[in-house]
Amino acid sequence: MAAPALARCVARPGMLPFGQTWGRAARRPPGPPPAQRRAFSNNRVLVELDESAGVATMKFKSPPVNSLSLDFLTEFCISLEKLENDRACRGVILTSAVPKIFSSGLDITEMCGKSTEHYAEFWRAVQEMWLRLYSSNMVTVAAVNGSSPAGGCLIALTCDYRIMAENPKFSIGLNEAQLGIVAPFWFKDTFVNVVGHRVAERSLQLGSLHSAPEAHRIGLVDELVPEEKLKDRAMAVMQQWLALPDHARQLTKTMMRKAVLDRLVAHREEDVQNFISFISKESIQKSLRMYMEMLKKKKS
Ligand code: CO8
Repeated sequence: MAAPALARCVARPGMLPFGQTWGRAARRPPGPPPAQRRAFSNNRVLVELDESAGVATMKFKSPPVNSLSLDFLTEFCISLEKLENDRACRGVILTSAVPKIFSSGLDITEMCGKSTEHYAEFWRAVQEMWLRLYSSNMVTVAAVNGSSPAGGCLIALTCDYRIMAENPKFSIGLNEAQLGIVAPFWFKDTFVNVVGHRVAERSLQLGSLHSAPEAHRIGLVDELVPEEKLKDRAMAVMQQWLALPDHARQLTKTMMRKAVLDRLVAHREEDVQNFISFISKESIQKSLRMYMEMLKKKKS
């Protein structure tokens, strides 16, 4: 388990300072040109960096469903931090290496029958993932190549741009209410910032999972493309965003997102305690257990 590394991640303030420079990939020190492509991988996340384009692709590879376990979140944060600190990288495309699933959201087993200390550690890791991604200096594009409920949808919403495979069997949304739980305020804020208040209110209350075409219609995703074109389209969008000077884009992003980020940073510990007291309730534990049983029954 990479807990010490996460502790290092968490020790830094949630909101990363925005860079003073732009065109990082273009401002290399003199000397022989570095390798054009680099890859690093840990158990759950694979990262490939195309240095000539200044773009990394981060692939989730935690079968069967890329659930966001503590280990996954830890590896995600470490990978993102590495890219954030890499002058060769200006943008990251998030996608899945698991067929038909982008991410099934938070790992429900991390929220069932565990200790208070475990819930606190897990929730801090969920916060950290969101804080780092929402405040990233890099251009972030979600290439949603499968279903993406709850925490999976949050990852997509947290990016700058979302492209989804146009398969109507794939669904996306914040379906927490269907599990008998409530999306935290910062999930809600992120959702509102993408789809607007009315759509978010209805979708959150109903715990809706939207098919890909519906997700596009309500603005939850920016565009749909055939699955085989998703990768190329994500790269084309990335190049369009990277054509702008980094500093102007980054400062604009800060301006748009700062209030929502600051709100969690200011109430981070309170949010952890709220999560613990909510998730520890026997009625909530019962709902989660029943939901897991329902998932297993659906299979048989
Ligand atoms: N966590 C843990 N295990 C999961 C999860 C999950 N989120 N999702 C699926 N699994 C497990 C299944 O139980 C199953 O396990 P097993 O093989 O042991 O039976 C295995 O993964 C495969 O699942 P399926 O057979 O269902 O796979 P399918 O390909 O048929 O379907 C889906 C994939 C569509 C992703 C489906 O599994 C599904 O709908 N999963 C549930 C998704 C969901 O509702 N996630 C919500 C999580 S909660 C969250 O993210 C935000 C919580 C905020 C907390 C706020 C509290 C205050």
